[in-house]
Amino acid sequence: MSTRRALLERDTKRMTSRTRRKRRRMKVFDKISLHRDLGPDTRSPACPPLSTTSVIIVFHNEAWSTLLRTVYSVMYSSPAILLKEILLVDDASKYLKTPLDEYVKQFGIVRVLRQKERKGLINARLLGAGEAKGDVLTFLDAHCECFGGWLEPLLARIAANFTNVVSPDITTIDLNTFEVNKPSPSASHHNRGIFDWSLTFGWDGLPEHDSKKRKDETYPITPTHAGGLFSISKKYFEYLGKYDDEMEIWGGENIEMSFRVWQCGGHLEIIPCSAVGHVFRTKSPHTFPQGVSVITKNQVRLAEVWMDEYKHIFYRRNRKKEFGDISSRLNLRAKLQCKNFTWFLNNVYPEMFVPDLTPKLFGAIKNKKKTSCLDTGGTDKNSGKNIIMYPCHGMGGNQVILLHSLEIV
Ligand code: LR7
Ligand code: MN
Repeated sequence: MSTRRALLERDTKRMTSRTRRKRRRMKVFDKISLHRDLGPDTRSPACPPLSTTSVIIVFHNEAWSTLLRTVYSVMYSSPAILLKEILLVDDASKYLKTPLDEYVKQFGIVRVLRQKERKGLINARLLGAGEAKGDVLTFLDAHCECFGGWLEPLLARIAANFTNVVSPDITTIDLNTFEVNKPSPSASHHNRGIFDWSLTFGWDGLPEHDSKKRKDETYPITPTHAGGLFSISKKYFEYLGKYDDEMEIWGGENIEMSFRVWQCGGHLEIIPCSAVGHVFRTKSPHTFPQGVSVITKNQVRLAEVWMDEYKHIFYRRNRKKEFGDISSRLNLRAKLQCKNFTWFLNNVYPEMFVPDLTPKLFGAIKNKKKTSCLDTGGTDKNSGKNIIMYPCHGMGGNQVILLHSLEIV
């Protein structure tokens, strides 16, 4: 054996015995599995664990890129441990079929569900909720983008109390440029959701008492939610009666859920630490197969179930429509022993202007020729609304004037 070879063998022997010794002396941290399980959560009850969520995105004929940007945004801004799945529910779109199914396969956690026929966003959400495996349902419109850290504050409020139904602060994604408006760092700019007596959703600044409270309390309550972007415990969603499945296409379900949550013991909140962008459209892009009167039908159903005698204020402004059978919703209200609408107005939205429930007279005030009517739809730079004369339309709305008293003051 050559000296060279002998030396090589000796070195190899030394090496292996050294490796063996090294392994025996291996540091404890190297011996532990790279993905060990820490077992059950044993933190203080003051730190409740966050539940997993299914993000449910319903869509009808949305743009491919906008829809997928919503999906990517959810995936990139949500911790994997909390994001159970993303369910895309197609409300009978004309396109977005096989190519979408094929595209989302790569993600594993995205599933496409389909309604056979166009029923609207309410039934599409019900389909998604029925299939969801997460403990919390998080609904988003199909044209949203989430800011970092949007999800945890929503889930934390539900972990603190499962009857909290929570929405993010919603910022605007410009319809024309798709520029995203950043959330305002100043707390005083936050809005809450309200409604008017035509049962239309709107935004309003926080009232004085709430703004003060917000200095140390960051969880303002809101009388209503916009309806498209919110999280709710799946069990609580089911307990509260999900949605009214007789509501069709679009509209009304946001106000209905808002009244129901409050009147049946829950809390509706907008969480300023959570921000999501949404493309606000100036006019509805949707077709309404049975006409836009389905919106009124949805509103009448909610007025009949939740608003008691206050529904007449709505009917003075909006003509009542055929609204179908509401017995199962009335049974739900009775079963859950929900509070009445007076309670809601007094406790949740005391700032709401409530017109006289029994006015002396009401109707249109016309000029002599009966062509022009007093109309409250005028806008004024300073006061917002203004009374004007406008061609009589006979539809109620802004031309309903109430006479409260016959006394002359
Ligand atoms: O027939 C339809 N089927 C659907 O699947 C009509 C709509 N959709 C889908 C649609 O593709 C979208 O993803 O449903 C979602 C909501 O429809 P939009 O985006 O046309 O509604 P919107 O943003 O104009 O209106 C708000 O009010 C609606 C009343 O029914 C819903 O509650 C929307 O979710 C809600 N959007 C928001 O809350 C986002 C914030 C905007 C505000 C205010
Ligand atoms: Mn929308």
